[in-house]
Amino acid sequence: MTTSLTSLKDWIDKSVSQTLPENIHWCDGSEEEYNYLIKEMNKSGDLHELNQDNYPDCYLHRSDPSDVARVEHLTFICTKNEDDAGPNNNWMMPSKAHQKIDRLFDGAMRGRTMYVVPYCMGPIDSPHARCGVEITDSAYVVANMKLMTRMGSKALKRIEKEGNFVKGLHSTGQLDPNNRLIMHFPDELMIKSFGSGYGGNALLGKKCHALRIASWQAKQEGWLAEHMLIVGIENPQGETHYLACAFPSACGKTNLAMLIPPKSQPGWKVWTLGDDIAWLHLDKNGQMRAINPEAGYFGVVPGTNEKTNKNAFDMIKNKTIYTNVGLTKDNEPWWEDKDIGEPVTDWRGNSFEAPKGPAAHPNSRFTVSATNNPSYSKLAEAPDGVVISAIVFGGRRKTLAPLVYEANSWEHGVLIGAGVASETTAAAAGEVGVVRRDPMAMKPFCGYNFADYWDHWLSFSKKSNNLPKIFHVNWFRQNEAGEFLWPGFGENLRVLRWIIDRCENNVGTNETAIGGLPNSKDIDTNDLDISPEVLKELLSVENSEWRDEINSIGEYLESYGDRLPAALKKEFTKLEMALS
Ligand code: OXD
Ligand code: MN
Repeated sequence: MTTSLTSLKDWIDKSVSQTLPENIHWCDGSEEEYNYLIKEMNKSGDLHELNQDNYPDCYLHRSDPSDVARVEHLTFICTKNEDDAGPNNNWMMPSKAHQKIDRLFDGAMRGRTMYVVPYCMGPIDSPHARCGVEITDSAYVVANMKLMTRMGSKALKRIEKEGNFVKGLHSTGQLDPNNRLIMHFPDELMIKSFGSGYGGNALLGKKCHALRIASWQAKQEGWLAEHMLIVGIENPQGETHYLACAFPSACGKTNLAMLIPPKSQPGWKVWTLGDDIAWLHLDKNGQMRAINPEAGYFGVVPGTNEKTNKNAFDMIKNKTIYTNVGLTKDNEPWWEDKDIGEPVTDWRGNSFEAPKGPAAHPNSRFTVSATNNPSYSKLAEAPDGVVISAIVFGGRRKTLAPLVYEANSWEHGVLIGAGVASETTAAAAGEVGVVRRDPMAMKPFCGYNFADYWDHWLSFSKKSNNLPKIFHVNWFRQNEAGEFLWPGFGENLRVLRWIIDRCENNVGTNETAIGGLPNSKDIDTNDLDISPEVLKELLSVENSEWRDEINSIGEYLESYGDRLPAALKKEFTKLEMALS
């Protein structure tokens, strides 16, 4: 196979001369191709076949133990001007970055197959979708890209018609952490990733393209690329509201997107459109619409069980690639809180008799096509996406942030998003459980200066007066004994119902210095084991604690200097005054 598009052909030729692969395989995205790759990886040991009676078409991949998470400290945005990347990114001059990483690519595919992977992020016929081509020497990456994106001949056809695409060059190299780099060149629509086979570093359609490069493209073109799930909530009358929710990695986006309403909420249904990324644009009526650029899920496995996320639990019983989970004696995958079976082998492949740490890596993952999801929305393939009623920000905070509150305006909502903080998780290499600012849950993913990004967010209120309402939620409040105050999971529907009630103007708010909180009576606690005191605590704002928080947000915003938008400063001053 080859291509009629000269720019693509030239880039492939150049990459071949540089990396010197033994073979070139153009991916067509067919089932035959997927099955062939799986078979080859089973032979080579890249995959381990799981119990096919109970887990048909399921396989386990074990990463190199040094390569189990995104590496933010090795991820760079390479713009000519350092300020364009901003204090939120590691920066390198493009010429230097190319030089540094090209040295690693020289001859890197010797004796290996180069796969050329054309893919489309978004429904193939959507005007809002964008395409890319990933060149990789990892069959595991190709199989994941097949499950996660619209990959193969159809994408190539679109690329040839449009003529432009994001170029992604990837090699696992020797998986040496000292020779690992993830570089983004927004001006060239190019990504170069070397030395890692891990999802977010290697599946270039996902974080690298659909967030870092796309956020920058979106700024030029007037839309938004966000780290958000998209979920449809259908009421008993059959009306559906769509919400887009931004939570940091491993804070429950997949669980919320696939929520099963508890028995106490009869007639409610939940539909998944996406669990990680939303591309948002304004339609001609000024309504904000969302598409999910992805076609599958790369979800965190530990904690998934019949109670926390039955849809996901069922979804990953067939045609799933597991990465870094343990094994039972029956050759079934095992992870912490699976609640069934016992591990005999840990994620490294070692015996679990004398356990050293968990059986599954805390960031172990499943890769699965969205079509496996029992709650997959019919509208997930709609070329124009769905109208978003509410944008919801959130983080993992033990204290301070109430269960839910509403912004007074779009600008106030942007400030709430900019001030999001969350405890770090195992999704990225580094310390876990440290509170850090993670504006709009985009700290690791915004491909340009956050100050310019907030300015871009603020610009939407000049373009439309029909924008979604903005909220903030926190499912993770704890008492002094370290117990969660709110039951979470399916019960979160009660909070989403309040959000929808607010969008429909069905209920009022308790106005506080930080925004509108629910009146206790408006949160349905029917059938819930929660005392009025605990609910009161969840729905309270402690001004003195918030004064400390606002000081810390202020210091953070100041680190963006003169580039910080005046409208954001104004919102900040208003909040400061409300709290004084
Ligand atoms: C992810 C992440 O993999 O956010 O989605 O780390
Ligand atoms: Mn994510």
